[in-house]
Amino acid sequence: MLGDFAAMRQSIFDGAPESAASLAKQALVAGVPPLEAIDQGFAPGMADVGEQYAQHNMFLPDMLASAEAMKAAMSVLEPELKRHGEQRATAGTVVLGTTKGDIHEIGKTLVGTLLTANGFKVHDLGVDVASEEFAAKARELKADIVGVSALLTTTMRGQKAVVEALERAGLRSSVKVIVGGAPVTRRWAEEIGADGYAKDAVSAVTLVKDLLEHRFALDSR
Ligand code: B12
Repeated sequence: MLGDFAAMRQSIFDGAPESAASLAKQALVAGVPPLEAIDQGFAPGMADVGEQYAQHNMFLPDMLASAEAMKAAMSVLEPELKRHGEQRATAGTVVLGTTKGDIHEIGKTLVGTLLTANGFKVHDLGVDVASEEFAAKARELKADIVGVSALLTTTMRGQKAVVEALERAGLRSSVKVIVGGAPVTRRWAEEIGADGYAKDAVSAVTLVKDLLEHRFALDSR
């Protein structure tokens, strides 16, 4: 069936990687845009899992199985998403990672994939990344943007630590910091002195474009 979003959602909820990967392949063959398969099929499955976990109807092993299923689907869809960006000139360099103590990687990786698809050069530091590591990589690559993901209320503070590490490294004026992750809000971003917040990967791309356009406009005055 063309874009069986309900089955995609269910495959994540069930923690079934084979079925998730095969539904992702079928979607591509049927001409479903990969982002649509993620947004309408697979990602809502992750949200269901989060809700059930919060209500104690699902437990950590279930959440882990669902994450594996999500990764299986993403490994089919990501190359398709990225392909568009590779032919383009680099629109800017982004250093990306998840804060210290936090191992949630799916959302951060999706943000990186969509930025790559839009012509940005993305260096993904992975998960559980120390604030100094963000600063060191930003210096090394002369990054335009540093993106920091946090999925836990306890690791959100790590985003503030990255802003501070960039300040200490004397890089704060040349690098824009963006933050995101389920518990993160625009208000939190303002509070910690970040330059921007985006609620999902699509708006992260718009945010990065806006921040860089604004900067180049100021630079050329
Ligand atoms: C999958 C999952 C896991 C997996 C992660 C596997 C992996 N490889 O990533 C595992 C099982 C390991 C896990 C572990 C834990 N988890 Co967990 N997990 C989730 C779950 C169900 C889904 C997260 C996800 O992948 N979502 C799908 C992606 C696509 O969405 P996303 O991450 O939100 O990302 C999007 C946006 O937020 C945004 N974004 C994300 N990052 C960034 C960065 C930037 C710069 C920008 C601009 C935007 C942006 O764009 C993304 C794409 O659209 C959430 C529930 C939820 N609703 O979030 C709980 C959840 C985050 N986990 C939770 C908890 C409690 C834990 C544990 C502490 C459980 C435990 N007792 O051990 C551990 C912590 C481990 C650790 N130290 O990090 C809680 C957090 C509660 C809180 N407020 O602090 C949640 C909310 C579940 C719940 N309802 O209770 N988890």
